[in-house]
Parts: sequence; structure tokens; C-alpha cells
Amino acid sequence: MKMLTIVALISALATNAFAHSKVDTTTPEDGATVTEVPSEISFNFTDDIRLTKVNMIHQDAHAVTLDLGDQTSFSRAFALPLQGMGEGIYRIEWRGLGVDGHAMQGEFTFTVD
Ligand SMILES: [Cu+2]
Repeated sequence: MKMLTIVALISALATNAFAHSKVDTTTPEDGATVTEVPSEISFNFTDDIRLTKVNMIHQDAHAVTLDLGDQTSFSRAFALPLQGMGEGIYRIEWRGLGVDGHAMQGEFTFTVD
């Protein structure tokens, strides 16, 4: 009986983890190489999320926090203007809150060459 309880608990936790919103697609795509610095980056999530912070890291430069503007409410799609720093590797790190209030985070990278 005790074992069943543990199994049920693990199943519940796993289900909860899968319920979280994830990045479906980004523009540029994760790992993409583009020829020009994009004027904006966009995210599409699998479920509603409220972005709380998005950082851009260009190679060895300090992280720059992107302006979320009025995109601070729950949504599945976001597009943020980007102040480009020329060629190189860009890493975009995002943080947000799911509809259940849990913190989420992720990142993607692209190269301008
Ligand atoms: Cu959660």
C-alpha cells in the first residue's frame, strides 16, 4: 500500500512537470545562423506564460536585459525588439511564470554571420 502511494505521488509530480509551458518555436530558431541581426526576436510557447525577464548575451559581452514593453501579461506569443551587436553568437535567456505561478526558464542561441 505504501509503495502504491509513492508510485501515485511520482506520477502526479511527473504530470505536473509536463503541464508546464515550453518554448514551441523561436525566431530565429534555436541554433540558426542568420546573415543579418534580426530587428526583433519572437517566442511561441505551448501554453500561456507571463515573461518576467529576457536577457541577451552577445558572446563575451555583459548580459543586456531586453525591454518587455507592454508584453507583461499572459500570452503564448511574444515579440521583443532587439538592439543588435553585430556578428557573433547571441544567447537569449528567458524567465517567466506559468499560469500555476511556477517559475520557468529557458534559453536559445543563434549566430549572426
Ligand atoms: Cu507548475
